[in-house]
Amino acid sequence: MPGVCPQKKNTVFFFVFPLSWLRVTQARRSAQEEDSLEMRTRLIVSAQDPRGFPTSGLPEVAFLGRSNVGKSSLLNAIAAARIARTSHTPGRTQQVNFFELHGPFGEVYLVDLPGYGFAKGPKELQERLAPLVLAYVEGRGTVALAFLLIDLRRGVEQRDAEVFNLLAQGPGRRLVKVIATKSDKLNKASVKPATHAIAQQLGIPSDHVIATSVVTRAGLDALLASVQAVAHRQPHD
Ligand SMILES: Nc1nc2c(ncn2[C@@H]2O[C@H](COP(=O)(O)OP(=O)(O)OP(=O)(O)O)[C@@H](O)[C@H]2O)c(=O)[nH]1
Ligand SMILES: [Mg+2]
Repeated sequence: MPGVCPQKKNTVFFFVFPLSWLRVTQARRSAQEEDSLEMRTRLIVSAQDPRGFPTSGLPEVAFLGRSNVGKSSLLNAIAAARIARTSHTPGRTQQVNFFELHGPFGEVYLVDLPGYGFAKGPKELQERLAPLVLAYVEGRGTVALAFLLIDLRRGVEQRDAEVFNLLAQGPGRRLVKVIATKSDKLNKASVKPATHAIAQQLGIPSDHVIATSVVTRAGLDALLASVQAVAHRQPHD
């Protein structure tokens, strides 16, 4: 037909479609996502010894669990930053790393701890790290929230149950949340029964265990909301 160029028509459609799509996805952002856009994180200290733990008194969210369960990965996913080092080899995190998370909701430390109970790895390393984790769990009064991570495929092991009990007895008024990790590695139908099994082994209601994945981002909005809920509200300079 005279005056119509099919190529031009396609070009106009190509530019209009992505713009309207962008507007729709922006409108769907949750309050947590909006906050996460304005979050900043920085490493405060890597402590090899309890004497190196900070004394500012900011509330802390602790990431605890067996080696390789996904503590550092989960911390990065919640902070929307690649600050904690991760690895597929157990024993990656060997210090207690304190990261300050700052956002419109306030300030809080995210604390990445070494793992306990490696299946493999040097015995000397395990013997050196275990007292550091214990000193933190038993002695740290500023823990406002503790995430105890359990791999959904492995379930609760003796060390996990011991740490769960120690967390409840430690100083301060700490909330403990049990996080089942790597849900993407199970087929969808197996996630619920595996989560229930973890709750049963620890003797807690099954809706107290949150299934998560840093790959699919399942469960992460709820965790970010609980971190924000314990943050110190006044900006801290
Ligand atoms: N598929 C999948 N892999 C994950 C997930 N979370 C962590 N991983 C992987 O699990 C491995 C261990 O993750 P880390 O975050 O380093 O584990 P960690 O608990 O900090 O380990 P340590 O520091 O050694 O105690 C890495 O290869 C991660 O990529 C997840 O949700 N899904
Ligand atoms: Mg780690």
